[in-house]
Amino acid sequence: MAEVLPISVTVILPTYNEEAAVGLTIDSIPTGWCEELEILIVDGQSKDKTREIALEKGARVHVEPRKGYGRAYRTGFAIAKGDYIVTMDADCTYPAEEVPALVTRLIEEDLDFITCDRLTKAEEGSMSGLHGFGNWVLSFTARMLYWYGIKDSQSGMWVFRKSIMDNPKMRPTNDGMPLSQEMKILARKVLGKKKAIEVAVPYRERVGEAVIHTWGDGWKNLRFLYFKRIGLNRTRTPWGPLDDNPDSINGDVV
Ligand SMILES: Nc1nc2c(ncn2[C@@H]2O[C@H](COP(=O)(O)OP(=O)(O)OP(=O)(O)O)[C@@H](O)[C@H]2O)c(=O)[nH]1
Ligand SMILES: [Mg+2]
Repeated sequence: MAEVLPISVTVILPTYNEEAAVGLTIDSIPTGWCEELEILIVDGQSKDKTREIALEKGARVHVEPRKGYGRAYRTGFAIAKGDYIVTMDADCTYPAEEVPALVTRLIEEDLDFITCDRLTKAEEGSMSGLHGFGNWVLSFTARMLYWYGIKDSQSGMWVFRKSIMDNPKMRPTNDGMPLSQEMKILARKVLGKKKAIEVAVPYRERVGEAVIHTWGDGWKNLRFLYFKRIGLNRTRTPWGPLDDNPDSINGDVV
């Protein structure tokens, strides 16, 4: 077996009503390849059994009552215990089996940030025609506006050193889906093309029902790209968790 990396890693999974997939996603994350591995669920007050299942699987569960995909990450990044952070959806779409190799690459190539491109190796059924088209429009617009050379602006799988968030300029501001493209824009701008790279990974069909609102989220993403370009994006909530939020470390999460 390959040697155990002497590092601590947190895999953050934002969840909202993912009872069908959260257990499978956690099970798919390889173990035993790094010294400390934390699976951190940031749950937006799911109404199903998401939190119970995650706790049964041994994950740390933090409840973030403020709505939004971006909001979950703006809390997760601040409370993650690992020196390295990996993100994925809790819906079995991203290849968890690639996590050890991606983290190893980040370290060996002295990188700060990897974003995983889903478009090059997307498997059949992973993206509906409309989602594929929306992704293309958003990714194209982002390339034109920012000239940053990223193929997949909407990917939710990133691998990075937690320390990059010590720089306030690297902290994303958006509480919704646009946080995903904001991460890549900031990474290329603040860290540079040599330290922030894009790597193609497989992308699979979703397990469980999506909460995404195709038109509404697509529009918000597009609007964000233009607003940010001219400096009109606003931060609505502060960085980090609410005080006294339930966290399974306190044993009182469900
Ligand atoms: N904590 C929290 N998690 C959320 C919220 N909205 C979505 N999520 C989670 O964020 C991840 C991404 O959302 P998805 O619904 O998969 O969005 P998507 O990947 O663009 O859509 P699909 O292609 O259908 O998977 C999933 O794990 C969701 O459960 C929210 O408001 N709060
Ligand atoms: Mg998803």
